Amino acid sequence: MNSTVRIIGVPMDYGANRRGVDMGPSAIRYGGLGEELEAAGIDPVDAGDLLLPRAEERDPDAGQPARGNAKFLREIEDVCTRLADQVAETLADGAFPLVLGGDHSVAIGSMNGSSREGDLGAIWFDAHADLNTPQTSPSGNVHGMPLGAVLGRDVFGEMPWAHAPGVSEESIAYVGLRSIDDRERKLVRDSEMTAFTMADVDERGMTAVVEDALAVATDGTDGVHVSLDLDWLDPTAAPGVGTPVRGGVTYREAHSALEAVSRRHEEDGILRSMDVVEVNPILDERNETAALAAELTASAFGKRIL
Ligand code: Z70
Ligand code: MN
Ligand code: MN
Ligand code: MN
Repeated sequence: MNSTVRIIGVPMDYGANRRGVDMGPSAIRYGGLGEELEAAGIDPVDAGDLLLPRAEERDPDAGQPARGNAKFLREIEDVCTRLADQVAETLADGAFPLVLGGDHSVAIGSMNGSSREGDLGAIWFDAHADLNTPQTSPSGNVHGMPLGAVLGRDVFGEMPWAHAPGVSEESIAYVGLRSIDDRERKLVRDSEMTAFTMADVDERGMTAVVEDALAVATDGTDGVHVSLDLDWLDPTAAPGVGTPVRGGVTYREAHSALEAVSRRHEEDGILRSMDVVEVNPILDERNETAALAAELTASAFGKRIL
């Protein structure tokens, strides 16, 4: 592991349907991220948070595309453009970018910045497929669209801040899917992505599934982005998320998944960037979801029980 990790906070909730995830970066830090990373033998450097205008001061419809629905798209473009530059700069400095969301639309910025270093695979730990576009979205919430964006689908193909040409479908693997929109189901099925659902986790066990996901994300790429949406976990383990979905990953499965990532990274240094998103402290119980986000991050960076 690159032993210098640069923490970049993105207090953004423009892509979500409710306030709260903008407080994620503070809550994850308060939940012990620095100490957890140190326990993993990492030297964390906190770059602070990007500055964002409050959502109440902005018009959600000002940046609507000509077709479809995508709320706060102009604001998300501004934030993701700045984030992509910071991520790319972090990599150029030889450090590892760890992005704290914020809603999942921050991944558009993380992956655009990270893929400037070379072709990028991704592992998407999430209950949701996040493959919508403004044309297919049932909600207009961009946090349901980050993969549609980086893959340049529909109108995102004409938005250079969104489309990341260094990311291709066949190098993306989902782990733990269980909530997919009707239209989105066909998009996932017809795509070249690899989708491991909760049913696959039940059948095969988390470790085997993550090892396969790593094989997909490393094949033909120079690095892997790990995107951890806390709603991947079961709401009993992670209540503080915007969109809780029953039947999720347990505390133990989550740790074993991220430990499998770190084991592979110790072998061949595959990890290039990571984001940790969708923690909503307003809905949390005693900050436990944020603390879990910090713990799981440390597992990805090599923290072990013994
Ligand atoms: C739905 C949509 C979503 C997260 C909800 C939901 C997407 N597919 N993503 N919560 N993190 O509106 O596009
Ligand atoms: Mn998501
Ligand atoms: Mn999700
Ligand atoms: Mn593309």
